[in-house]
Amino acid sequence: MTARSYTFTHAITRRPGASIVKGLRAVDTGEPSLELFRQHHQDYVAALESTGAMVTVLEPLEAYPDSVFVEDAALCLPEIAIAMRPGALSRLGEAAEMVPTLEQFYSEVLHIQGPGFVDGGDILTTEREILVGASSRTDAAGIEELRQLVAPYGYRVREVLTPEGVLHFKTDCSLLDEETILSTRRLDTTHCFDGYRVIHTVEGEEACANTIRFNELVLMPAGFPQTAELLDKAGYKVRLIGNSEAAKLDGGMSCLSLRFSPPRA
Ligand code: CIR
Repeated sequence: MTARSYTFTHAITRRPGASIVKGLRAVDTGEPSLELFRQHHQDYVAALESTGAMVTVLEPLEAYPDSVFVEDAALCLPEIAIAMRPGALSRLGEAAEMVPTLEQFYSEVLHIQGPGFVDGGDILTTEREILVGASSRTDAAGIEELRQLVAPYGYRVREVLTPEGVLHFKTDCSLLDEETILSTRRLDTTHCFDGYRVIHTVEGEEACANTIRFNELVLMPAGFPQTAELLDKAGYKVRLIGNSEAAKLDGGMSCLSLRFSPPRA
């Protein structure tokens, strides 16, 4: 078995900027503090770096209040990178902003041209397939275009559903290893993970389903002690990262980075 779905040499992140206060959110729970967000972001980058990965930290893009959530702008696979087509109008331009950085690592950068939309947050790449959740940001046309772009490289795209009222597919799940997914019960009841081993978030802690396995670590948002303990007991090396400010904008651990092992490294 390989582990290229969670073993990475590189990551790309972007520092939060002052415009995060204008970031999109489903429910307004208060303005994010830039100072605290910056601190959390530094902790996040340090955790990625502690695994030996090289982390590119881009400067804030004030014109795009949600651009700290770099995951939505691209999909990075071992052979190619693909610039996405984010489904929120205010975020559409973020994909083009990411392309020059992707080109530093990949000789081939493909693009979702449209008319469909795909947000990276709806894509879960496992060892055997690429699951893409249809959501308010990702539509059937976007998923079909992605399917055609990755097929020549041997990837299988499987369209799945994002639960009603949930922003992204990965808001409710994460990859833990080759065969294991952390998922909320509400997502797992759609049977999208049949054939995988599934660990459920503890009831009341659904908001920590968005974690990331990054090399030997599982980065988890702080504040969900029962699920953290469950993962610890299951043998994962859990690292807790403050996420209160990103959470005010419906963002979590996966949203804050693009994780990859580029062919040119
Ligand atoms: C948005 O609504 O687009 C941002 N406020 C949050 C994006 C979170 N990204 C992700 O889950 N991949």
